[in-house]
Amino acid sequence: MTQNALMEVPGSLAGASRPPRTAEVARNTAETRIHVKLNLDGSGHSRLSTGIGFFDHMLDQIARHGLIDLDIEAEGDLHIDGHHTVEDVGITLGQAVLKAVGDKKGIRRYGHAYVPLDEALSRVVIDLSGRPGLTMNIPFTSGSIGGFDTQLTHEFFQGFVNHAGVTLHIDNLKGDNAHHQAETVFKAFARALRSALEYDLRALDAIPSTKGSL
Ligand SMILES: [Mn+2]
Repeated sequence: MTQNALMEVPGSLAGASRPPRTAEVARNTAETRIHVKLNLDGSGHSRLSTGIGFFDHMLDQIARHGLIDLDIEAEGDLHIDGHHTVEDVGITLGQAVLKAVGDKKGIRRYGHAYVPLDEALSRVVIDLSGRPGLTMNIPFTSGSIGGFDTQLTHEFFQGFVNHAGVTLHIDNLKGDNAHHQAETVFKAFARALRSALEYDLRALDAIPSTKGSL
């Protein structure tokens, strides 16, 4: 391959010679039993079963727009409410992402996305920093969406951030419909994560930190 031809390889394909970044994590407690299997270099196929329909719909956005193959099976204490199930899926997904991403060599590290859906607009910015941090501002216009308690959005992302070791800034900038607000947040999260995970053609052998590790 000539140097010019190499320069034309998009960043997302630059890691094509590397093995796909995959992980499988099981997490069982007295409150929930969660199994997550993922491929960060997938094509967006998902099999999701949490017992909470709207939550499955949001996890599907992560798979589809993150181009992550994602299997999640969760059996939680839904007779109480969705809290433990949603939080523990966030924790287990975070553990799986951390495991799959490895030493972060050659990746972009930072990612951001704006995603609209009709009247709603959200922005998500992510840094695969190794340090957990969540700033979230979603002025939900409803307390629940199809039986999903909108407060659990925070529990999901806090669980994810704590265990994936990422810095995450989530802002819903506009929105009247709560389903739209949530969907734009999850889609923007997926797009931002995808960008951060993509390989940087100009720095394929570098860990993107002056510390030399992330
Ligand atoms: Mn929808």
